[in-house]
Amino acid sequence: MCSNGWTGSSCDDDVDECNERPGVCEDARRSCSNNMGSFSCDCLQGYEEDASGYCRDINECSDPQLNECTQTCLNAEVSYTCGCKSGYKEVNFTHCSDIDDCNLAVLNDDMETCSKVKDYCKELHNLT
Ligand SMILES: [Ca+2]
Ligand SMILES: [Ca+2]
Repeated sequence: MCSNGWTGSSCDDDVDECNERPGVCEDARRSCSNNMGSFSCDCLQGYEEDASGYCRDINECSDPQLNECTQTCLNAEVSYTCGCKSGYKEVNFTHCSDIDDCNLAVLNDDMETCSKVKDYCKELHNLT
């Protein structure tokens, strides 16, 4: 009889718990990693283990180091999404660009002069 996690005639073969006991982690938010003599169940990417041992969604928006959003950030299960403030349009997942209101004919009708004031997105981008 071998100790837990070992098998074979001389008890030096590792038991692959992940393959032999599907669902051994008992939590869909954990993935099983086999190792010699044992195995581990770690929270999937996007989750972190809290004090009571549960895998919880990471709120990437709560920490600027965890997200790459340049303007607004919205936490989502496993992941997060970025958004743009009003007056900006999305360039890609993380970046926004200023909508140049001066180019919009509708403004030119009732404004004599128009000049771009600030481009927050560009400023933020330059900081990185
Ligand atoms: Ca093992
Ligand atoms: Ca999240």
